[in-house]
Amino acid sequence: MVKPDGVQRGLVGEVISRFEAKGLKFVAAKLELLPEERVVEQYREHLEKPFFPGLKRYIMSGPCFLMVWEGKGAVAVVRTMIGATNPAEAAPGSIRGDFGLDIGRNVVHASDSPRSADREIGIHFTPTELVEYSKIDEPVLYE
Ligand code: IDP
Ligand code: MG
Repeated sequence: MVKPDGVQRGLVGEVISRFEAKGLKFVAAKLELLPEERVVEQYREHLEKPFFPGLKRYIMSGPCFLMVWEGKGAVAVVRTMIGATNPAEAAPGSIRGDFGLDIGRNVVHASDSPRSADREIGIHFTPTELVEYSKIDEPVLYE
């Protein structure tokens, strides 16, 4: 998900380009102002954290661009590509490392395990929004 700061800064295309170039398969996407219930559900592990009220205001401050991507090891690959939570410490070459400065404005979200990916996809997408198709580069992308 590109967070509201990333959307406002015009980074949606950059984020999509990186995942496409990596070889991941684009399965779903939409631009949305997230309702409070879905923000709370997505970040339920952080409800009691001191930063949660600010996090909720940030995520609801403008539209988010939500995506589903598939591919071999996609969850771990995407976590590596987005970089550490704090952009000031994220590796150069990662999305947060290249485009952020502040932990409270870190440009993107990504699920941290296949289980949380399933859970978060269920919060934000209906089954009919997930597009099933085969991609012609698969025979050259995978051994
Ligand atoms: P992650 O996004 O890398 O998985 P989490 O620890 O799950 O990081 O935190 C979720 C989100 O909460 C972060 O991406 C960031 O937007 C926000 N956040 C985490 N820690 C802080 C903090 O110390 N101050 C402000 N916001 C924070
Ligand atoms: Mg997290």
